[in-house]
Amino acid sequence: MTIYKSTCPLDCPDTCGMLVHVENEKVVKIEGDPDHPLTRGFLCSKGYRHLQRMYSSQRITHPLVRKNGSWQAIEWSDAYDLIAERLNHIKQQYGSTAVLLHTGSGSGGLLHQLDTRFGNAYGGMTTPRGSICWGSGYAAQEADFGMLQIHPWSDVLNSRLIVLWGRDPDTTNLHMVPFIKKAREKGAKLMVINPLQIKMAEEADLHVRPLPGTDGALALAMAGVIIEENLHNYQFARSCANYHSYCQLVKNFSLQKAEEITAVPAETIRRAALMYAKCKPASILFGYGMQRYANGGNTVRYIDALAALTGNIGIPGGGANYAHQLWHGFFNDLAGKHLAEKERTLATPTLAEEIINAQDPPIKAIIVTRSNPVNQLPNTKKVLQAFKSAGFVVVVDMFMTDTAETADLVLPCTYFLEEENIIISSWNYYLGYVRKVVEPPGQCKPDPVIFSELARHMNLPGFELQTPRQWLEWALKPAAEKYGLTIEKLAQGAIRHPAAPSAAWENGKFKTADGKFQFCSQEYQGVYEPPTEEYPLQLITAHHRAYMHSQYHNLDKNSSQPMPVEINPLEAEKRGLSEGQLAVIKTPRGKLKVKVSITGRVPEKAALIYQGRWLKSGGGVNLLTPDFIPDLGPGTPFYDCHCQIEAL
Ligand SMILES: Nc1nc2c(c(=O)[nH]1)N[C@H]1C(S)=C(S)[C@@H](COP(=O)(O)OP(=O)(O)OC[C@H]3O[C@@H](n4cnc5c(=O)[nH]c(N)nc54)[C@H](O)[C@@H]3O)O[C@H]1N2
Ligand SMILES: Nc1nc2c(c(=O)[nH]1)N[C@H]1C(S)=C(S)[C@@H](COP(=O)(O)OP(=O)(O)OC[C@H]3O[C@@H](n4cnc5c(=O)[nH]c(N)nc54)[C@H](O)[C@@H]3O)O[C@H]1N2
Ligand code: SF4
Ligand SMILES: [Mo]
Repeated sequence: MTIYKSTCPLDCPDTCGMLVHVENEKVVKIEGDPDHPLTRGFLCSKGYRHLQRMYSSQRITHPLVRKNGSWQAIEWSDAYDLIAERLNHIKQQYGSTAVLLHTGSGSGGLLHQLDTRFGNAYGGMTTPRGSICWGSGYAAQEADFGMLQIHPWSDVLNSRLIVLWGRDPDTTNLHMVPFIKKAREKGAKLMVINPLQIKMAEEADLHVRPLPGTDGALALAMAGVIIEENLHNYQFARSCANYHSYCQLVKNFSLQKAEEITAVPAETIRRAALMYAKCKPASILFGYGMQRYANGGNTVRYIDALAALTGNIGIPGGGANYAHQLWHGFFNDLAGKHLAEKERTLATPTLAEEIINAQDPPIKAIIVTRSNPVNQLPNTKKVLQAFKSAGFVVVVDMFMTDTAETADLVLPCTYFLEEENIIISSWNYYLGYVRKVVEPPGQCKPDPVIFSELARHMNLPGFELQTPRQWLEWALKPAAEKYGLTIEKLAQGAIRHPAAPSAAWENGKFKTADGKFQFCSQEYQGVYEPPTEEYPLQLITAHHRAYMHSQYHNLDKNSSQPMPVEINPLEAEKRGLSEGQLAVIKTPRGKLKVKVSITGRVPEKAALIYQGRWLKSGGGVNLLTPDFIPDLGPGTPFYDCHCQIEAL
């Protein structure tokens, strides 16, 4: 048996180091790498279940073409012929931007950017603008700081207070938990700001439960208390842009007003403000839940402002930690932006509508890779309509997903342990290596190979390098020259970004136009879809501990059971609903069969369903969610959604 080091490629903040045991050309065991500084020897259930997923009989192992309504296996060269013929025709008739390229982060890895290179080499395809994930908060931090930086995870050991603002590490960021526990042992306090009673709230010094989508009001009111009590860091705050107009905004935002908006008692808001201002340094760890609303961008901006107001920026143990951009420019550009002659973008949150309405040129084909937009974009009915309207859909995936079901052609990709790659993270500072340890089943090919072969088949420029290894070496070249970073070194274990800061913004030089932190002085806006008599409950469709979006659901025995909808006992009583009963959840977009689960974990006036269950197994929570453009990003405001639940 041989043991290899590898890295989990899932779209997760932890990018775990793994030890992969291979015997007789088969992976027999995967465990957490004890030497990885964040992983420390254990994985989450998804990490251990990679094996089950990789060897699942549901894997697609042959290119498939839809003929007379059913799937038929074809050879790769025939699949490439079909795609080339169609794409050449479309380009000739409509231009290259008549093709939409939809990529995602189903599996990370630097080399997967060759899909984008393919789109650029074709002439430049239409791509989604903004983000399905973190777009509003991302744009917010760019506005405030000029770019994104985070503190290393271990820096919470320098904090006297940790604020989990809409972040639930036990669910979505498991390896952060030991760092928080250790900081607690050292005496750090813990504040949780989340409408849900998450696990960490049980042991927190303070749990603030704002109504969903109202954190901006909370942050502004907290700032008011801090200024009134003279607990702000005037020297730092004064050096930032818009300080006085921000103060004016805050002054007009009374505790009483915030109480009305957030449903958090004024006294609790006061306590939160005093705790945050007095326990310094304080580290804010952002989740992305609170920015999935119409006002999500400014929410993050108001929270950033709290950190600046108290001088919690640029110091160890402080920070407003959202994500970082330190890998930008670190590698040679695999995406080949220079190859494109044209570009066009369509906004992510309203992508379906924009596909349907696109003109000059219309969308005539969609290529989907590393993503499952039919399941994951909001307003599924419209997404299905959009995919139908395109006329030609190609999906690269390893399973017959909801999106693959809409395709004309499905191309089977490899599992990460069947290909070589490098994993970068915007959530931590480590770079990890993925080694090819086994051969793929059947005809599966790595994405970089698929897109390179297709490019060569179509005589597109920019694909001179032949093998994934050559591309990897080329991508790494600047880092090799500057830092001596090689594949061989990476293969021995994760490598920390050589220029990672010990505290974000430690040099005090922000990347904004005037070099200053920017206070947000824009008026507070409420949510887009307020409660009505017909739809009184705010619907949160968060991420589940055991699944990665839609991934892993298909491996469950009960994957065709309706998903539980969690509601507060008082809301259940009002509707005469009992535990375990089947019910229908409705929004203006659609309805879904669910199973009632009654719990005080969810506040009144709200409901929770975890996202990701497959449409074709009776799931599809995005049948319910709205498609509209929020304040910044554009991010995708999935949780700005009101519903009703009725007995079936
Ligand atoms: N197990 C697992 N891990 C994952 C993922 C996964 O699917 N599964 N996905 C990965 C990805 S791509 C991402 S983007 C991250 C997401 O990581 P998180 O941001 O942690 O996850 P979300 O599920 O988006 O939102 C999480 C929290 O936001 C809270 N929340 C919702 N609305 C509000 C609000 O208005 N205010 C406040 N304060 N809190 C609110 C929810 O109650 C929930 O606890 O997780 C990553 N990690
Ligand atoms: N209602 C609701 N919807 C949400 C969210 C929410 O909180 N609520 N969260 C949003 C967020 S944060 C995100 S990031 C998005 C995620 O949206 P997606 O990235 O679309 O989500 P996944 O379901 O993980 O789909 C990834 C697909 O890639 C495939 N895949 C895995 N590895 C590879 C590979 O190596 N190559 C190729 N070609 N394919 C591969 C998987 O089989 C899977 O079908 O969803 C968003 N959707
Ligand atoms: S999904 Fe995240 S926590 Fe789980 S093994 Fe992969 S990187 Fe680690
Ligand atoms: Mo995400």
